[in-house]
Order: sequence, then structure tokens, then C-alpha cells
Amino acid sequence: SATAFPTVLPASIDAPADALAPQRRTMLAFLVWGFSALMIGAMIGPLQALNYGGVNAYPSLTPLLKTYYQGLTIHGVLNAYIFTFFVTCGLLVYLPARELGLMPNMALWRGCFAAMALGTLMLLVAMFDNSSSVLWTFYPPLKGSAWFYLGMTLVVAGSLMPLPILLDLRARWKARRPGEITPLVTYMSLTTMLMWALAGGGALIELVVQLNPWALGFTDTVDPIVARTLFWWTGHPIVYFWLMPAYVSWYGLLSKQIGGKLVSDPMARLSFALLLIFSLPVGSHHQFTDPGFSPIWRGILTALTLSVALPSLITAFTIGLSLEYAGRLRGGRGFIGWFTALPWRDPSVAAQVLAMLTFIFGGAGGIVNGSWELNNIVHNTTWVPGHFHITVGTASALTFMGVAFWMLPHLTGQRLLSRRLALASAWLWFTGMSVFALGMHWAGLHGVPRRAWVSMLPRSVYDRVYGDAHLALILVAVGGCILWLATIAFYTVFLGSLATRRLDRRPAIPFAQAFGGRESYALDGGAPVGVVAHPSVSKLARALEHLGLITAFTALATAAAYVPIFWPFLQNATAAHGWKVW
Ligand code: HAS
Ligand code: HEM
Ligand code: CU
Repeated sequence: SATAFPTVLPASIDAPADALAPQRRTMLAFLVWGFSALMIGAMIGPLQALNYGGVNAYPSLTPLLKTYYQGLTIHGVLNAYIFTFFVTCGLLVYLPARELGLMPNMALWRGCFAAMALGTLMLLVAMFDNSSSVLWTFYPPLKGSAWFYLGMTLVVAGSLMPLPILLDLRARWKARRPGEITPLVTYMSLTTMLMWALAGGGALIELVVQLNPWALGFTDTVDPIVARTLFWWTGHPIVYFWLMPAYVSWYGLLSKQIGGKLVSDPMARLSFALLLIFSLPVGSHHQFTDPGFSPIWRGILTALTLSVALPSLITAFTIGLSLEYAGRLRGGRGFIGWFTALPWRDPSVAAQVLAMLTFIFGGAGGIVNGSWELNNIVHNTTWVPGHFHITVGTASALTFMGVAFWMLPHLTGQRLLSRRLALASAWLWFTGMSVFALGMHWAGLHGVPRRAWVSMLPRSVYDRVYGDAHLALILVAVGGCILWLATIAFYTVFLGSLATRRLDRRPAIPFAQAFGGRESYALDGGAPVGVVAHPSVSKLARALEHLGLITAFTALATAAAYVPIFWPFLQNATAAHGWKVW
């Protein structure tokens, strides 16, 4: 029946508030740990932006940071792994559990937190003692301490633990409601975790077979090209492990948050299923300039990479139309009026819509990267960090900040310290990242290398080498400074709201209220959410229920894509001793 489909988070589960307290507390722990990592990472980022602007802050930072590369490793690892993994492993369990009205396996969920938290501590030791400035890609033959690789192993392994939790939740729900289609938020979360489980294999093999034994002294040498290929098997799909949770919020929550509805539930499912399939086989588009595998495969990789953009194009249109639908309901008229009519004063909404706008450019840049010939121009220049600061650094990060703006009150029963400052932080982040990314892309086209401590050069040399990119590099530095302000504003709100929390005594703010306190925002208010194309009558949605088949197909496609790439590498093994250059 139509009403049996709870795209909404049911109201009833807010009822006995205390029974849910353990879930809220665990979710809060994930959120706080993740955002604490980002706080450290985001304080370092602007120093890197200043570096490109010719300002070398590092001599004044010793002994805390000894080199640029130590800072860059901490920045990349904390932001790209720790922040994202904690937020995601929290959200992708909490939201489905609330959607289904079931209790997740708390022991596994806490185990996930514990494994990743222990891993984080080991990484912090290895990075802050300056033994492991191996950057976020930890490519051998750069060599770090065993703490680094062991910590990373724990973090990756921990991040896979939501998968069994979700499988169990879905099985229990299906047992009660046989024949029905998995509710949307759960479907999207499970697809994300299935994708990530297939993806994680590469890094786990690299760590367990190559890097841990090497760092522990059981082996003397390592094969760098095999390691890089294993890394990118994980390292490309990881970008969708960062993105899909943001999509969960855009598809599953935002349309209601802005007072409208999701215009197509089956399209959301299709986009997630396609992301699962296409994310995996394309990892080696990060290796267009690596030697040793056939040009035919490089061409195929270009085609596959363009395919992985498709589900995001579907998303752009589906979410775009949902925004327009809500905007027109709110009285927006004309060509652009629907857009300005969105509830821009709500910091959670503003952050997420600004994140989307930025992602249009991030996606376009990605298509440039993925085109083999064009990749030769941008690879290893500042263009690439320009690209990923408007994808993971904004589409994902700013969305997660937007989620935090409703979730903190929901979890703690405490209103945000200041909604206006929250709103300001979202706009500052958007403005700072836009200026920063424009500068980074532009400087990259002048050939300014990424991962380069350029501010260490004598001024005359810096000017001679990078003079052409001067204006672009100034934009980078200015963007970095705006981002510093954004970070301070955000953490004033985040920490300020936590400082006054009384989790155990106050009841949670129900979803409806956390979403702005207005009736029309209610996720859990009585009536079904009213998706236009209803999944229970959609053949597509029914077909996409076969997640086991889709996953098996993806595993096969991935194997097919990687055999021809690995084959020559395994025939021509190389052995390198470790380097410690910084
Ligand atoms: Fe990428 C490098 C290709 C997406 C992250 N990428 C990176 C690195 C990172 C990263 C971290 O093929 C560097 C790693 C390193 O350190 O070396 N990327 C792509 C492609 C896509 C893509 C084809 N990347 C992402 C996402 C990331 C991410 C997402 C993180 C979250 N990327 C590459 C390639 C490289 C690369 C090469 C290697 C470069 C090199 O040489 O090193 C696609 O998935 C993008 C598809 C996206 C779209 C945009 C859809 C727009 C949407 C917003 C809609 C807006 C709305 C608002 C609704 C087609 C969904 C409407 C309102 C209105 C008013 C209109
Ligand atoms: C690298 C600045 C936030 C993830 C960089 C670089 C700059 C930078 C200039 C390039 C350094 C180089 O190639 O030498 C900033 C600023 C931020 C910020 C000003 C705002 C506070 C973020 C966020 C994320 C992120 C939110 C992810 C969630 C990364 C990663 C790298 C990086 C993964 C690559 C590190 C490497 O090459 O090993 N950042 N960033 N950054 N950033 Fe950010
Ligand atoms: Cu990629």
C-alpha cells in the first residue's frame, strides 16, 4: 500500500525519548570526533594557501610543525579520512535506524567508533612526531613509521563496520514487511556501504601485504607501482564514499527541509546503484601519467570516468527539480525566483544549497581531469587540489556542516548557539572556497605544481618562476584567509552549542523542530512524504532492490578492469627501499 512506505522518519520513534538516548549519544560521539579532526585540519589549510601566495609561516611554527609536508600530511589525513569517515559512519547508521524505527546493533556501531578512534590516535602520534610525512596518499617509497600504517589499517577496517549493521537492519525490516521496497534513506546508505566494502579491498591489501610488513621491518623493499595501483583502487571510490552521504542528505532530507518533496524516488535509487557500479573500475584514472599499462586501457578509463559522472548528472537534475518544486510552492516566480524563494535564512539549507552550487564546478573540473589528454595538462598541478576542495572540501564538507546545524540541536536538545553566525560561516566557506578554487585552478593552468613548498624559495626565485601566476596565487591566499574566518565562525557555533549541552536530561529536539521549527519542514509529521514517482509502483525501484546481484556484477566489472592493469606490473616487479625525505 502507498502509506506503507516510510520515506519519512516516523514520528513514533521520537516518543520514548530515553530509549533512544544511547543512539543519540553514539551519533554525537561520531559527529564530535569527526568535526574535531576537521578543526585541526582546517586550521592548517590556510597556511598552505599562504604558502602558495608566497608567505612562509612554517619557520614560526616549529616545533609544532617542522615542515610544510608534515602539516600537509596532517591536513590531508585528518580532513579526508578522519573527518569524513566519522561523520559518515555515524550518519549512515543513525539515519537508517531512525527511518526504519529499529535499534541498530550498538556493539558493532561502538566497535566501529573504537577501532577508528584508536586508529586516529596512532596516526596522530605518527604524524606529530614527524616520522610520517608521507602525505594523504602515503605512496611508497616514501616511508613512515609503523604507527602510521597500522593506524590507517584500523581506520579503514573500522569504516567498513556499518555494512553488517545495515544488512542486519534491512533484514529485520524486511522480515516484518515482506515484499516491500527498502525505504530510501536505508537503500542509499546500504548502497554506499556496499560500494565502500568493494573499494576498501585495495587499500587493505596494500596495507596488510605491502606496507605494514615493510614498516615493521619484515621486508626490505616494496613495489611502488603495485602499491599505487592498489591505493587508487580504493582512492578513487573513496571520493564517492565522501560524496554519497552528502547525496543521502540532499535526496533523503533536504527536499522536506525546504518544504517540498523529492520529485523522484526511483531516480535517487538509480543514481546510487550507478555510483556503486561505476565507482570501482575507474581508479587508475589517477595514473594516466604512470608508466607501464596499455594506452588502450587509458582510453577505456576515460570512457568509464565519463560514465561515473552520469549518476551525478541525474542527481543535479533530480535535486534541481526538487528545489524548484519547493521554491515555487513557497511563492517563487519566474526563471530564477524559485531559487531565491528557498529558505535561505536556515543555515542548514543555505549550507547545503551552496555546497551544490560549488559542486557544479567541481564536477566539470572532474570531467576535465578524467579526459586523458587534458589530464596531461593539469596532473600534479594546483588544479587538482583546486578540484577536490570544491568536491570533498565543499560539496561534502559544507553539506556535513549543514547537517550538523540541524543535528546538533536534535541530538542534544540544545538550540544552536547562533543561527546567524552559523549562516555566516556557511557563506564564508562558500566564498572562501570559490576564491581559493578559482586561484588554484588558474595557477594550475600556469603549471604551478601541487605539493610544493614554494614559499621557501628566495623571493626573487619565487617571482621569476611563478610570476605569471601571480594574480592566481594571490586569490589562493585570499581564499585561504576567508576560509580561516569561516572555520572560526563554524567552530564558535559548533563548540558553543556543545558547551551548553545537557544530553541526558533534555529530550531530543524532534526532527521537525530541528529542521527549523516550522510545520512544513516536518520530516516526521504524519502524512507520507509524497514522492512524485512512488517506488512501490516503479518497476525500476523494484529492479534496483536486487543489491546482491548489482554488487556481484560490480565485483566482476572491477576484476575485469584491473586484471589488464595489474598484469604487466606483476610481470615486471620492482623493488624499492624506503625514503624519508623530510
Ligand atoms: Fe575527482 C582527482 C575525476 C568527482 C575528489 N578527485 C581527485 C582528487 C580528489 C578528488 C581528492 O579522472 C585528488 C586525489 C589526489 O590527491 O591526487 N572526479 C573526477 C570525476 C568526477 C569527480 C570525473 N572528485 C569527485 C568527487 C570528489 C573528488 C565527488 C570528492 C568528494 N578526480 C577525477 C580525476 C582525478 C581526480 C581524473 C585525477 C586527477 C589527477 O591527474 O591527479 C565526477 O564524479 C564528477 C561528476 C559531477 C558532476 C556535477 C553534478 C552536479 C551536482 C550539483 C547540482 C546542483 C544543484 C543546484 C541541484 C557532473 C549534483 C541547482 C541550482 C541551480 C541554480 C542550477
Ligand atoms: C591539500 C588548503 C580544507 C582536504 C590542500 C592544499 C591547500 C589546501 C592549499 C594543497 C597543498 C599542496 O598541494 O601543496 C585548504 C584550506 C582549507 C582546506 C585553505 C580550508 C579550511 C580542506 C577540507 C578537506 C581538505 C575541508 C577535506 C575534507 C585536502 C586534501 C589535500 C589538501 C586531501 C591533499 C593533501 C596531499 O596532497 O597529500 N589544502 N584546505 N582540505 N586538502 Fe585542503
Ligand atoms: Cu578519481
